[in-house]
Amino acid sequence: MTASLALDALSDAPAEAALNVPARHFWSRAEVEALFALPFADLMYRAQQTHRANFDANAVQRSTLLSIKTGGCSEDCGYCSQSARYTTGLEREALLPIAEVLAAAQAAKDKGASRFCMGAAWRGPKKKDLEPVKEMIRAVKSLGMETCATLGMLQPGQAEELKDAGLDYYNHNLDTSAEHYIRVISTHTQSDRFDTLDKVRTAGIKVCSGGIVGMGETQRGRADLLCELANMNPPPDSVPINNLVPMPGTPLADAKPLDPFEFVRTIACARILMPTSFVRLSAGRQQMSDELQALCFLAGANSIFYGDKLLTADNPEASRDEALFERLGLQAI
Ligand code: SAM
Ligand code: DTB
Ligand code: SF4
Repeated sequence: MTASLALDALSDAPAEAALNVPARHFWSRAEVEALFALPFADLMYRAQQTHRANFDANAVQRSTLLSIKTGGCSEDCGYCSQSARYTTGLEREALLPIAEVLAAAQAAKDKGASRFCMGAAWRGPKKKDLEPVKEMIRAVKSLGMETCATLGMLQPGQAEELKDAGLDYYNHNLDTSAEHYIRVISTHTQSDRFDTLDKVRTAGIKVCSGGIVGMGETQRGRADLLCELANMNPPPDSVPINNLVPMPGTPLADAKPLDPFEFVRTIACARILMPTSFVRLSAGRQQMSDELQALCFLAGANSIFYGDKLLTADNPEASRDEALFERLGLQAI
């Protein structure tokens, strides 16, 4: 199918809306590739239309991240500073004490974050790990913040336990297309990731799932990743789009950086494909200009990681973000 034919086919999609049926469209790779191929201004215009039909275009959600268990991970994800298989200079640390996590959450709340996301460098939580993490979730929840955790693959019953502790969101990224996945990670499969996402959804926890771009994938690879995310039924509630932060010592340390406009295109396509999901402009902001970030917001990004650290990598200082929000007239939600 040519690009324009693929896009013409989309014009039938709103018919369902007229019947008051929640609009759900199965996205083919050809349709998504056709979106990527649009002239930049046309793609941005469509993304803006979709964004404004579903959200306040001047409102941006802010989540703060904390690495509650850093380094020493058994997995071999080619982008990650925390894999025990690479010499990245990162010290392996034990699980943080609950008081330290609570203090970080309070500080994040004081700076204006609405959600606190706890990340662990695990393949998945062991039985003994889950109790302290549940205590952390209860403690953060008691501050009146939304809670999110990213702990790796879950075993049967663990999602229900996390839900009972008050977990609102679970982050588990597809990371890259199925085809590219096997070039980047060998210790688990993308289908393992889908299994965990199913468990999370079934337990009634909101799903946060996205990926990383700039890992040597093709544009078709980025289209495939977005197709896989958008065709989940339902699509993720929150979709983090990470720009690879090249970590010294990892196999992807010298990956060729993505053209910044291609990053903006990826955000715009995510917005169009997942109209009611929050699209998070995630890792890589520290390396972006304010102008590039503004383009990402125009493309429909409406969430960020807020605070001067991601998990191990730097993120812009809260004061830089405050100034950017002020200059762009953005409101935090
Ligand atoms: N171990 C758990 C897992 O893999 O799901 C949770 C922590 S893991 C570090 C969370 C996510 O961080 C990964 O899925 C990946 O999308 C992102 N990430 C890790 N290293 C990154 C990097 N160097 N640049 C961009 N994103 C990265
Ligand atoms: C997500 O998609 N990005 C965040 C969060 N979910 C856990 C993590 C980004 C990690 C960036 C590299 C680092 O800090 O080590
Ligand atoms: Fe481990 Fe997660 Fe890093 Fe992969 S991305 S090495 S699973 S911490």
